[in-house]
Amino acid sequence: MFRKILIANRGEIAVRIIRACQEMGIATVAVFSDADERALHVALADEAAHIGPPPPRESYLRGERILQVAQARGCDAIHPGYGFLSENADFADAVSAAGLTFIGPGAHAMRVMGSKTSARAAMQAAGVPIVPGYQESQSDADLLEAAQVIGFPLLVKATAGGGGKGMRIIHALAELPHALESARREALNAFGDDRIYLEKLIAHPHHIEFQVFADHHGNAVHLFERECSVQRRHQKIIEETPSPLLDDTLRWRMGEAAVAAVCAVGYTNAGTLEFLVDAQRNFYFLEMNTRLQVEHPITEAVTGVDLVKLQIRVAAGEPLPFTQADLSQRGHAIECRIYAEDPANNFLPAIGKVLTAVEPVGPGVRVDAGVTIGDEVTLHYDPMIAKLIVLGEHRQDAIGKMLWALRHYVILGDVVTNIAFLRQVLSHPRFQAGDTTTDFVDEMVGGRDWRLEIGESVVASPSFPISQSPNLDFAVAVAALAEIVQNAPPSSTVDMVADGDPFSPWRQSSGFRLGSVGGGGKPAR
Ligand code: MV4
Repeated sequence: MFRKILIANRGEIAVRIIRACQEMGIATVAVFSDADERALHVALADEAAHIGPPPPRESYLRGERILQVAQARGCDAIHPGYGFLSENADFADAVSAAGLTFIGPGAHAMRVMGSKTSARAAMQAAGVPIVPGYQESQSDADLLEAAQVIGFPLLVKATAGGGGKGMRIIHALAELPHALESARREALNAFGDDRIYLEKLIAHPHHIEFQVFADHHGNAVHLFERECSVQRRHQKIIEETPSPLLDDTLRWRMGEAAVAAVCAVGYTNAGTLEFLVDAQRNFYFLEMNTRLQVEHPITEAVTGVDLVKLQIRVAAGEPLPFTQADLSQRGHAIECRIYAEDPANNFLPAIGKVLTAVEPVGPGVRVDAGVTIGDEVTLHYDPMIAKLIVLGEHRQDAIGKMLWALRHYVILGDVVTNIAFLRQVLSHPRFQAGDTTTDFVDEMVGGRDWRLEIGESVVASPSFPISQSPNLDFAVAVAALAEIVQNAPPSSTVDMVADGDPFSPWRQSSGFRLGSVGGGGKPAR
């Protein structure tokens, strides 16, 4: 087993990986930019190395420099986390060439999957269903002819793409020439590669992904699906497993396809097969993510497998400790991503200092946070503050648990969070019914089918007058801030009510947490 691992990442995922290493008795080296000198991942690691200024290009994306640090500190392996260098095949090659282990797939599989068209070709050869499309030529004449065969609406996509960049929707042939030109320009700008291909548009799809794992001894399994349709602008907001859409038959068929895909490209370590599932429950391979995903904890929750430890063990050459038949889904898990963004202001990042945070704790509740009290959420990196994960007995139980946890998650400071918005999504009839296609959040937001309570989206600070806020969570939260941060009794004018929850500790007039706060239990709203 490895003795020392460098974690080439920051934030919650760096913290998550350090935790796994600590549990395994492996020493850790963190890397940090100027913006992260006092970050949680730096404090938790055994060692830390400064790698440059805040912009990722000058720090977390500097593969050579990070590799030098790993060698200088005597590391045997590098874990890239997600984002940054995690899907960079050249970096994986450089790590191996230096005699260290890249904790992730081999560079060959990363390259095949990195090109969306070579991935499609590999999947087609493996018998995995792909969306009908055309990728055989870059000439406008050929593409126009192919478009008429595919039919409309269709999508122009970037070969080097992912995340929707360079994607154009075409409703009629006349739109195609202009769309080809603008898609090529955008793709060249974003990826340095202007190649494009065509795909039939799958309308109102579910986005369902399968977690896969393969070792270096020829064993490959899937660890079931994650329903990721609740997203906005290609940013996932809520993920859950099992997917309300799948039955055992479809789950089995998609799982078989996912494992076939893994075997076809000689994949090793953790990966994710993304599928679109249409209204008729046809499924199509979309792309493969050759890394650990943000939403991996929900899979951990229902399967009982620690995916990060398994990544480390498999990278060290150990065989998978289970077969497909040993794996099952137990219960229902949901993840909410807590972002420093303001739903009332077009979801723009609302960054700044976190003055205090009170995380929900209880049976089946997990918080993966990369930010702690006193930390700053900056514009240099993703504005995700934390991931809140719950495991319930079944879907309704998990929803109830998540709503409870969101009501008891207090984040105060300059940041505005999407916590109140997440509660509204979870309470929405379509989410409650499991009817979440990729258009759901846009339709909910665009149709004003939601409402933010006044006070929930304002900048929370100790100076904001509590008496002017009709929002009770907010008032209670500021009261908590007053007590915890200022260590002084808050205003007795605060009504100690907690969002209608009669068993909330916020409600108690003495004892737990807010013992010194007076006031009675006036009924909520
Ligand atoms: C599609 C599609 C419908 N039909 N392809 C968006 C990002 C990129 N990874 C692929 N994407 C899509 N490809 C066909 N043929 C719809 C999307 C899509 C989407 C996919 C997954 C999750 C969220 C999405 C949001 C909008 C569009």
